[in-house]
Parts: sequence; C-alpha cells; structure tokens
Amino acid sequence: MDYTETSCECLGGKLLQAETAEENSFIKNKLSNTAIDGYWLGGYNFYKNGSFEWISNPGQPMTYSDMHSSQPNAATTELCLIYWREFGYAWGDGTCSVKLPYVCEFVKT
Ligand SMILES: [Ca+2]
Repeated sequence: MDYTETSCECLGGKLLQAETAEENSFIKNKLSNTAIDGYWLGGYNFYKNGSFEWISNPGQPMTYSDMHSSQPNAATTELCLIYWREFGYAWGDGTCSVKLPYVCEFVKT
C-alpha cells in the first residue's frame, strides 16, 4: 500500500495492529520515552468516512480503539492512523504522506 507497510513486510513483519488495550499500552509506554511527533501504525480509513480498520482486516470493525477524543477530524483526507505525541500518543487520523517513523510488529516463532 505504501512505503511504511512495504518496509515492515520486507523485514518479515507488518505495520502494528494494536488490537488490545494491553498491547497498545505496551507500545505507548515505549513511545513515551521518545520526543518524536508521531508514529504510524497499521490502521486505514478505507472508506474515507473516519472509520478505521486494520490493514490486514478490511471490512472488520476494530474491537479496540485508542482514538483521541478530538479525532478523527479529517475523514476524507487523513486516511492513515498515527500515535500523536500531542495526544499523549493516543491515536489520530493523519495525512499518509507525512514522513514520520512507524511501528512494525513481528510474530514470534
Ligand atoms: Ca487528524
């Protein structure tokens, strides 16, 4: 789909899908030790309606969400999902072309 997704796949993983509060908190704690504006994760606003789904599960509503109360705020143009520092790394919708780091996940084998 885009550079970040392809990069994770080249490393044998995928963009992070934080499907539970526990998983999400684990990641947020790591991000909180940095001073980066945002980190992409693997949700996508497929229908341009502000409803995010995991890239590997299109058509399936998320069972967990950490979307900030002010977000999504640009349903037709901000199609990618991001941890924003200004929200304490809660999620927001963001413009996909913004160059920021991203979080990959890997299945332990
Ligand atoms: Ca936004």
